Amino acid sequence: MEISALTRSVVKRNHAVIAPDGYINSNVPGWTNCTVNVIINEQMGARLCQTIITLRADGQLFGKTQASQIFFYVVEGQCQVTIDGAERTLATGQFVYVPIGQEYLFKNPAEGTQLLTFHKVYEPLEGHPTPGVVFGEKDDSKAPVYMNDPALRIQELLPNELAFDMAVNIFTYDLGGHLPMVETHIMEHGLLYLQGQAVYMLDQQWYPVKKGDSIWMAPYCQQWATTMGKEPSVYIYYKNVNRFPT
Ligand code: UGY
Ligand code: MN
Repeated sequence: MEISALTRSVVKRNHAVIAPDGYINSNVPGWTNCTVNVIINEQMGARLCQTIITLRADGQLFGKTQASQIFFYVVEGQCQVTIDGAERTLATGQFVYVPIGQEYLFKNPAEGTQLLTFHKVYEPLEGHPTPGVVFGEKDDSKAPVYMNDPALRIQELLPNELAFDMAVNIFTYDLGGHLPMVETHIMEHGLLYLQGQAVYMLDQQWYPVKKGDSIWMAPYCQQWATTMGKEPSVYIYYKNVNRFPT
């Protein structure tokens, strides 16, 4: 039997590793017949919010974005989305970006559908109209090699335009892949491992991680990662971008 007093999860000043074993559900108004786990939030010092939602067959998410834009990604399963007058089915690997001031409705999910969300307070930029709704999907053929290393690929899911103040990317590390340097940067990250295993270095501490784990990296949290195991490791991550450093 596993010892319930142990976990791989840690929450530190400038980073966190959150494994699913410690999840406690939150009630979110308008999000019904589902479990919501708030993984990253301003309560831990972050400036983004990351949640993982697991929907029952009668689950529904209804709301209108306020100050924060929300990116929804289907980790597993499928569900119908109504937004801006259009109805679509989103399946595993597909996403919708919901800008501020926009109503949304997710309904008729397959039992157990899992959604990942990233929320960020939108910072407008003069001369660049607020983005509209964006649909898209994970597509490895659209993932260029990262920093000349054929073992690393990054797909950018959102348009690389100044109107967007957040990026969401999918980072694939083939066997033998590792970050080419220790990154030290102003941008913040939230991430979810979609596949495989890895070792992540955060602020000079080393963590074994795997599919289902989330990580928060505050600005200037030093970071490095290498894949581990028998299959590529893949994570989806948030990054704040395109605004003046105050
Ligand atoms: O975009 C990034 O900063 C990315 N290379 N960082 C990371 O994956 N930890
Ligand atoms: Mn980084």
